[in-house]
Amino acid sequence: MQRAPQDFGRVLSSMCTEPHPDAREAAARYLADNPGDPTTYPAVAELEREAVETLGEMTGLADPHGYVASGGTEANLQAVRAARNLADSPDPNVVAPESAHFSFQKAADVLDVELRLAATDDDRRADLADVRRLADEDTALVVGVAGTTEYGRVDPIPALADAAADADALLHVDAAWGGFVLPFTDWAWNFEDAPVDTMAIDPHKMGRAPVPAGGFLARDEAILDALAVDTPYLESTSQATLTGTRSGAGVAGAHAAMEALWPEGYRENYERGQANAEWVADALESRGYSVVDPVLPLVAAEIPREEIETLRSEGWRVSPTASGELRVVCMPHVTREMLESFVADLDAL
Ligand code: 0PR
Repeated sequence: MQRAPQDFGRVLSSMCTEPHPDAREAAARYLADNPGDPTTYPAVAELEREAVETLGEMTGLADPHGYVASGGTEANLQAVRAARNLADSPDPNVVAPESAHFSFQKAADVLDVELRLAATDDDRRADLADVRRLADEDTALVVGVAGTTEYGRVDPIPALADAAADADALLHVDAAWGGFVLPFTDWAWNFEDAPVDTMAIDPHKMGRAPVPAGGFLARDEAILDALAVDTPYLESTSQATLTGTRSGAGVAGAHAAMEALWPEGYRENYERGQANAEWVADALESRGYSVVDPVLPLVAAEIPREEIETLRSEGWRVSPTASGELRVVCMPHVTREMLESFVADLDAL
């Protein structure tokens, strides 16, 4: 049976979005190229180098090392893996805020490191005192999140960098979702302002690239060296990525999206998304719902479970936070008209 792909017209909680038309086209052209084998597929390998350059420009990293990963999960796992491989301790641990994405649990499990979850403060950001309490001589990595999955919060990255340095640990920033909006916000810090070692920044979320296109960035080549294995069957001699054969569509799509949108297109996406988030936050608040105000284009609101279920049955794609709030992620496909129609449906309940 033929099935159409998901229409984005009622998708409100996803962190995926409609790819940019140039990105779609580029993805289709490079569908069979394998960036995992750069000597056989040099064109897509060159696109990947350029994509990493642009990600470096976005994040203040003059000489970026990294690659286009399958997504934030892989980038986070690789950050943990590099830190573990470089750590002195026989029993390394990772300290992350409890708001960190569940991919860190997968990483800890696969890599056999202990994951220590620090509390978050009243504004749902990493609690510095608790991070410092948990970090010790066996801490290989401290994690900060710049755009949390549930509430769009940005952890105090420079202060976390100090905490990491005091523990002699590396600092990883998970900007998988937030990375493409942060440069335009008051939260703008980058590799230049804080000694961040690695970062996840996904073109397939706010970057309008087709799936799969994640971003893994490292300040030093030594990080990638810590991930590299020898590759006897390939002409190239080593590989630092987690997966072997990779999607040329993801790499070419990410490259094309960034070429079309960085920086002005992304600035417009951010400004529109943030204005929409503030609009929907006000609309929900004025109807008496309790709202977590959006610092990035993501709103969480306490809406009763039965109402969420009814909205879902009307085709709205809305998913809750762990504590049950409804999330509206103002991705590029989310328009004011969509939000008006959503609020009208809520009013009609
Ligand atoms: N880091 C952060 C901050 C994230 O929000 C996510 C995904 C990841 C890492 C992992 O990224 P990948 O899923 O690319 O490996 N956050 C969303 C989530 O888990 C992913 C998502 C996207 C879920 C689209 C649903 C959906 O329709 O909620």
